Amino acid sequence: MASHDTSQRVGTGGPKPHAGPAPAWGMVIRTEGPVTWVDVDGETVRCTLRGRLKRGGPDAQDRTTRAVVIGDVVAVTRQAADAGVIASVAPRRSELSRPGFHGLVHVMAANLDQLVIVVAARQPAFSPHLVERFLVAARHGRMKAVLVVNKCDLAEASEIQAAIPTSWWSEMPVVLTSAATGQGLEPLRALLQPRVSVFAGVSGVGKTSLVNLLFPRLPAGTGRMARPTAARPDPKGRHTTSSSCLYPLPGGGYLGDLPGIRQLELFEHREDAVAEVFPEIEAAARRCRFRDCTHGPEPGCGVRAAMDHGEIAPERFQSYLRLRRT
Ligand SMILES: Nc1nc2c(ncn2[C@@H]2O[C@H](COP(=O)(O)OP(=O)(O)O)[C@@H](O)[C@H]2O)c(=O)[nH]1
Ligand SMILES: [Mg+2]
Ligand SMILES: [Zn+2]
Repeated sequence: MASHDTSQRVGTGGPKPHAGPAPAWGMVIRTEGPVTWVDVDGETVRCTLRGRLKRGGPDAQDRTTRAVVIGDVVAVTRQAADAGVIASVAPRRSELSRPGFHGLVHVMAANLDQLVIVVAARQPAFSPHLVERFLVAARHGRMKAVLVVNKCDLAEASEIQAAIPTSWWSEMPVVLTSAATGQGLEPLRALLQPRVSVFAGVSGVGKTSLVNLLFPRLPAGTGRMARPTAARPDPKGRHTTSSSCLYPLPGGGYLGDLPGIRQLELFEHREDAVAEVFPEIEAAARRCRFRDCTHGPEPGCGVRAAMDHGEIAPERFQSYLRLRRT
């Protein structure tokens, strides 16, 4: 996808624009409270939302807390050269979300191509469980996942290979990197351009270091995926904690910076989201004699039978059990 050509993404299924001055389609690149900035043919237009969209919540878009998020393709009616009103939002092809208040879904970004899951080979130690949660969030939101194992300079190659469950290699691209030695930076850059991506991972794995090395010309703070906190406020005193941004990458694509990404670590998976990630296990579980089979010692377990026949890899089953336990 070209960075400034959003027209091709609109398709024919978008909402009908309102009558009046012809609206232009653009992509939301920044939200801060009620203010939304839209890239319309390379120009940044500061927008407000038309009444129905302003309320957010269930009236605006089914069960979500915000009607318009970064990555949304929207129809903008210009009121001035650099100001406009968002009249409608095109259907989304992906949504990165986490549970919000009152049973609502908090959508953080729309139309992302991929969630880039960053872990460290060491310091901090690597949690397969957290990676699987991110994987579920990506699949559930209909985007791809990429796994970056950073700090490869700190561990032996054999040790790193052993730590990565074999099934992951077929489930997503895996890139071994080091911000210290430069290992893997070019393959990672090739995966990011020209796509729309967001980095996710716990603090200290090297997200900022990687972004700064890959794209040194992005605006200062872009790689600062951890947001300023009350204890460590933005040096200029600006209130930035509530803003979400998509930064255009040289060579096409965007990189997202989302304040809510940390809470994605607490993503509460839904049963059907787990099923999406382990379709072969869910299919076999339908053959279990007991509906609430734990796939342990029960007689007539379809999952254990499938494992005996080599249809389910044991390490996939272990991942599945780890996710089910939470
Ligand atoms: N040895 C080594 N240290 C790294 C690497 N990447 C980042 N670091 C260090 O790890 C610490 C955390 O990095 P940072 O980029 O702030 O992580 P973030 O919290 O994920 O953004 C910093 O001290 C970095 O210098 C790496 O590939 N190898
Ligand atoms: Mg950081
Ligand atoms: Zn069973």
